[in-house]
Amino acid sequence: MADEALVIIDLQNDFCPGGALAVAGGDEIVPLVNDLIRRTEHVVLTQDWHPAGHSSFASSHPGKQPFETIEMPYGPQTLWPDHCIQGSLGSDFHSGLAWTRAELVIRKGFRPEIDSYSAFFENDHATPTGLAGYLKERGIDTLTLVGLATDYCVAFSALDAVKHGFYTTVRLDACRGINLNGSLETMLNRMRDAGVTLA
Ligand code: VGL
Ligand code: ZN
Repeated sequence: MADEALVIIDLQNDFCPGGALAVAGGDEIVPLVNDLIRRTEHVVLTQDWHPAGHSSFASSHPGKQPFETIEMPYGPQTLWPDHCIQGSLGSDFHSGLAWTRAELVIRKGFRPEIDSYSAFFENDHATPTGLAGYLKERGIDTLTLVGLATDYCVAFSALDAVKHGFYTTVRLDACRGINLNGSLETMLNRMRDAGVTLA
């Protein structure tokens, strides 16, 4: 029997309507995610967790606006509104999320000079978060990913999960996307091509 984990990506106030980087319908997935929590043995949460003045914030780059792209030492980086600042209300999980059974909360994006979309690697695609080691050490080989946003943190997490050899499913009905310059279609194709099961 495969050991399975549900990985819930960034279901935080700032990605829900009313939040700093609101994803349309982000809060709609909460009941379905709660159902999946009830039905899955192992539950892991990720939490986007930025220090104030983080380098992914447009406000840290004079003259730049949110959703513009800049070149960072590790490649292109989309600039975002200030969001998920460590300890802020916006960084809290959605109040309806039944997170108590979560066995691990993995925080990411806490290094000031580098963003982290993936639950497994920072955006340099080289600095690990430790999640792969944790899951492997616990004998977990099968992952279901849900959460926000489909085309950023969920997609990059799913691509890295496959790279690490996990059997990986993204439940699209329990995700919502940002869709910046066609990013949703691009990332759905990339996930499909990489062998992620889109369900
Ligand atoms: C995310 C942009 C910036 C996400 C996080 O959770 O998809 N997107 N930080
Ligand atoms: Zn972020």
